[in-house]
Amino acid sequence: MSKTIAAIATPSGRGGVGIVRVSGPASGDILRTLIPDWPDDHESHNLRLSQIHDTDGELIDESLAVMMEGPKTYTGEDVVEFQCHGGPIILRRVLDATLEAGATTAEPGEFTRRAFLNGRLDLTQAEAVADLVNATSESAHKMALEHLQGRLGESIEAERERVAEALTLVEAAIDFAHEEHVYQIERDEILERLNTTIDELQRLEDQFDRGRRQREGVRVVILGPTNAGKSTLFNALYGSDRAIVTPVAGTTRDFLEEELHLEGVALRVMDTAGLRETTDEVESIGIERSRELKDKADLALWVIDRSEGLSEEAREELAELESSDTPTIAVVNKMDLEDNFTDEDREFLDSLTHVNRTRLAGAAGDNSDDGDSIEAADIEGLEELTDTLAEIAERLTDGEGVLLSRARHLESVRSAREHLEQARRAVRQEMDHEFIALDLRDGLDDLGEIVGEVSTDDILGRIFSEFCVGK
Ligand SMILES: Nc1nc2c(ncn2[C@@H]2O[C@H](COP(=O)(O)OP(=O)(O)OP(=O)(O)O)[C@@H](O)[C@H]2O)c(=O)[nH]1
Ligand SMILES: [Mg+2]
Repeated sequence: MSKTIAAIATPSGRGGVGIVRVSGPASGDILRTLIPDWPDDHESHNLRLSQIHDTDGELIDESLAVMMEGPKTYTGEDVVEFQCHGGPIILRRVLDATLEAGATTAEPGEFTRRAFLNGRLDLTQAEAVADLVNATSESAHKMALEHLQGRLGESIEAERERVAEALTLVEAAIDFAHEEHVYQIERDEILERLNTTIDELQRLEDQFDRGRRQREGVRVVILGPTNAGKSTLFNALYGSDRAIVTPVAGTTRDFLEEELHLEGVALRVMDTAGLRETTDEVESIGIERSRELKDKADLALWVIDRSEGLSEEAREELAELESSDTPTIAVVNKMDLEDNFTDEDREFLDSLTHVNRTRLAGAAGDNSDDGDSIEAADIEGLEELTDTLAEIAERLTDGEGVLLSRARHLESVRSAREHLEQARRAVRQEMDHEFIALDLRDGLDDLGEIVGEVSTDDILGRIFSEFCVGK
C-alpha cells in the first residue's frame, strides 16, 4: 500500500471550513510542497496556521494544516489535513495541488478501508463509520456509536475465542489418536463451550430485527380498503400533502415512502394502494405491492372508513394481522361521518389490541366542494395515534445487549450457529474428531467474516462502496 490518496472530506458547496485529507507515505512530502515553510520540528498532530500554495508557488489559501504521523491516525498511515476556508474553488485547487504533488484520488471509503486493513478498526467498526455518517435518527446514531466503540466486534471475538478453545481441545484429541494411545475427548468441556456460544448466536439472531429497525427505521405500512383515508393519514403523519388524496377509490397506485421521527426512532411510513378486487391493470399491480409490503411490515396501520363499516374481507385481513407477529393498529377514520358499523363489527373491533379513532379531513356532513377556499379540516385523534405508534415503535427497537445491524452479520451468525450445532451433534454422537474439527473451523470462519478476520475483496467492495469519498 504505497499509494498516497487525497480527497475533499467535507460536503460539496460552501461552508465555514472545508477539509482536504491526504493519507499515505508521501503525505509529509505533499505537505511540504504545498506549505514550503512547514518547520521540520513542528510537532505531529498539532495544527499550524499556514499559507497553502499550488505547485507553481501561487497562494491558494491561508488556513490551518496538520500533519499526523502514523500509526496513531485514522488510517494508521501518515495523514495530512488542510482545513481550508470552505469554498469550492479553494478545495478544488488544494486537492489538485495534492494530486500534482504525487497523491492519487481516493475511492469512496478508501480512508476507512485503509484503517481496516491497517488494523485500526475491525469490519463492524468500519461499517459503523458509514452508519454513523448516515444515521438520521437517535436510535441509529446510538447503535452506530456502540458498534464503532467495538461492542459488536468484541462480543463476536469472545465467541470466536470460545470456539477456538473447543477446537484446541478437539485437536489435542486428534494428535493423541495418531500416537495410537487410548484417547478421551474432553466431551463436557467442549459441549459447555459450544452450548454457550450457540445460545449467544441464537440470541443475536432472534434480536436481529431490532437492530435492523434501529439502523434502518421501523417499517410502518398503511393498509386498508380503498378510499378509507390511507393517503390522508400518510399526509397527516408526515405533516404535508405528499400523497394525492381524492374521493375517487383507487387513487393511490404505487406506494410512497417517507421517513418520520418519533421519540428518537425513525419510522419508514409507507402509503399503499387500497386492497380491493379490481380489473384495472395498474391498480392491481399496486395492490399486489401492498400485499408484499404487508408481509414485510414491522407495524401495520389498518385504516377503516366507519361510514362504510367493515367488509368481510377487511375483517379477515385484520384478524390475520392481529394473530401475526406484526403489531397492528386499527385506525377507525371518518369519525365525523355516520357510524355504519354493525354490532358484529363493533364486537370485532373491541377484540383488537390497538384501536385508534380519527377524523383526518372533511367537515361533518359536508363532502361537497363549494368553490370556497379549502378550510383546514379539524384533525382529531392524530396525537393519540402517534402516541400509540411511538410506544410500539420503541418496543420494536429496544433490545437487550449488543445487536446485529446488517443482513451480512445475520447470515454469518446463522451459518456459524449451524456449523456449531453440527459439531455439537458430532460430539454427542462421538463421531470422528476430524469431523468435529472441520465444523468448528467453518464456524470460526463464519464468525471471522463478521469482524473481517476472514474477508474477501467481494465483501470489502460491497461494504466500502457505501461510503462517501473522503471518509
Ligand atoms: N369526512 C371525512 N373524509 C375523510 C376523512 N379522511 C379522509 N377523508 C376523505 O376520504 C377520501 C379518500 O381519502 P384518501 O386519503 O385518498 O383515501 P385512500 O385510502 O388513500 O384511498 P385510495 O388511495 O384510493 O385507496 C378523500 O376525499 C378524503 O378527503 C375523514 O376523517 N372524514
Ligand atoms: Mg391513497
